[in-house]
This record gives sequence, C-alpha cells and structure tokens, in this order.
Amino acid sequence: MPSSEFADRLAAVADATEAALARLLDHTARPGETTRPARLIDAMRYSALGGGKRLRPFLLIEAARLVSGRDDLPDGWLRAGAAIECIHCYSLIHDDLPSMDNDDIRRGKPTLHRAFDEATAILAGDGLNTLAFDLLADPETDPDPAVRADLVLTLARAAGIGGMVGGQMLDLAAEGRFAAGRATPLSEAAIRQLQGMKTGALLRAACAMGAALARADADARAALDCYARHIGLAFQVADDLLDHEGDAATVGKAVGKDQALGKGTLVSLHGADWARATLDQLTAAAAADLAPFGDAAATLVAAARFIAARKN
Ligand code: GRG
Repeated sequence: MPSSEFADRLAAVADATEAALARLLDHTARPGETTRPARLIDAMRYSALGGGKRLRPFLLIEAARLVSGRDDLPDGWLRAGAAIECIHCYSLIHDDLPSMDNDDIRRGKPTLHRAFDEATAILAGDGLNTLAFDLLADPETDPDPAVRADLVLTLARAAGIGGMVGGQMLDLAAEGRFAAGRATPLSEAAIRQLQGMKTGALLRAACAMGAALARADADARAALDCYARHIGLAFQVADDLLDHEGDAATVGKAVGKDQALGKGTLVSLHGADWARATLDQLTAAAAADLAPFGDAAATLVAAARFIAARKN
C-alpha cells in the first residue's frame, strides 16, 4: 500500500475518533449523571481532543475490518476505539504529572497540569479512565453481553496491574525512586518485560478488541496477537530511538530523558544501528504474521512500517 493511501486511512480514522470523542465529552449530562462539571470536561477535552495519531483506535478498527471484511465504520467500533484512546490519554496526563515525569509539553502544547492545575489533571485522567469502561459496557458498543465483557476484560488487563500501570511502576522503580535514589541498570529481559507492559499491552489490546468486535476465530486472534507483539516492540524501539536522537520540536515532547535518568533501553544497550536493523526485522515479522489474510492485510502491514519509521 502506498504511504499516501495509508496516511489517508489513518487520517480518516483519526478524524472519526476526534468527532466521537468530541460528542462523548460534551458538557450535557448523560442518563445516570446529574451534572458534568464544566472544568472537568474542559480539561478532559483539552487532553483528548486536537492531537495524537490515534494509533490505538486505528489498530482496533483495522483489525476488525480485516477479520470481518467490512470497510465501513460501525459506531460500536468507533466507541471501542474512543475507549482505548481515553485510556491512552489518561496515561499521558498522569505520566506528565510532577510526581511522575514532570513534563511541560505534550503533543506540542502545555501539559494538562500546566494549562490547568495538578488536581484537575488527576481528576481528568481519572474521568477518562472510567469513561473508557462506561463506553465498553454500554450496549450501544455491541449488542452481545459476552463481547462487551470480553472488551472490558481485555482493556482492564492491558491497562492495569499486569499491563500499563504495572509497567509504569517498574519504570519508576528502575529510576531509583524508591530505593537509594540511584537508577538500577535493568537486564535486557527486564527492559523487554517493562516495555511490553507499559506500552505493548495497550497495542495488543487494540488488536484483540478489534478481533472480538469482528467475532474472530482462534486462528485469526492468534495471528493478530503475534502481529501486535511485533508492532508493540517496534513501537518501543522507535520510541527509544526518538528519545535517543530525535528533536523535541518534531517529537512534540522532551527528548533525551532516558539517558538523563540513567534509564536502560534496548537502544542504550545495543546502539542505534542495532535499533534500525531490528525495526526492519520486526516490520517483516509483523507482515509475515498476517500472511494468512493475504492482500486484505495491506493496511495493517503498512501500519507496522509506519510505527517503525515514525518521527513523533
Ligand atoms: C501514568 C498510569 C500511567 C501510565 C503511564 C504509557 C505510559 C504509562 C506513559 C506514557 C509515557 C510515554 C511517552 C511512553 C512512551 C510510549 C508512548 C505511549 C508514546 C506516546 O504514544 P503515541 O506515539 O502518542 O501513540 P500520540 O500523541 O500520537 O497519541
């Protein structure tokens, strides 16, 4: 697939996700809510709207398209995509807080706690976290309660103790926050585990949720999961490479932080040349995982290339 066609498909899903999030985060109270505090909604909108590649909703929707053969965009898929984007946005808000990474810039604009205040940022993250599961548990997302339970369980496990939150805890511990104040060098296996939890788990969940929405059989689920593991690793190696040699203006956030914090990454262990060769191998492996789907997998194969080559 030519990169311009891929860019158009990514932009179409990003626009639809943006519109869905704008609708879901309006100021009017929903059934079951008595009011929506304006400052909370303004803060949630500040972080969830107007930025980001929307990669996780894209993977979810393209996985569902691949399995189902549909090329339209059912509202339920968009809602599930919005749910995983809510989790991602909440993680970015909390990651940027003074007690975590203490960052000033995210997606090229002031972080939420700088634009608003710290308490509001914590609550906006909490609001996005819980909204995600509200969306998935709602029959509007899928009429089948078993599918909805699958979506909730998949996202909860990816976002929680054994996934993103647990990975973030391992990351903070590796910085030496809770010990003698010195970073502990991690083994390669420990780095891979931490990264797989912190960022890989949500990318895997995106593909698994798309598969669930499309009623994928066990073989299709397994193929998509292998693909998701390979792109998850590629995402992280590319992220480490950007931190190593990217510039803050293009990346849209501070760079060089891993080295400053003494944080071990696969790039610091093996070097930039190894990282570039590994990205090529991971892209090829991801394409091979989807070979059983034939040409229908072209968009997800292009997504793997995009993830490996990304500049922000
Ligand atoms: C605070 C609970 C909690 C978790 C934080 C994912 C995470 C865990 C923190 C994000 C910090 C970070 C920058 C990790 C590197 C990988 C990553 C998630 C990059 C940003 O994802 P993209 O490139 O961002 O998909 P956009 O802005 O395009 O959505």
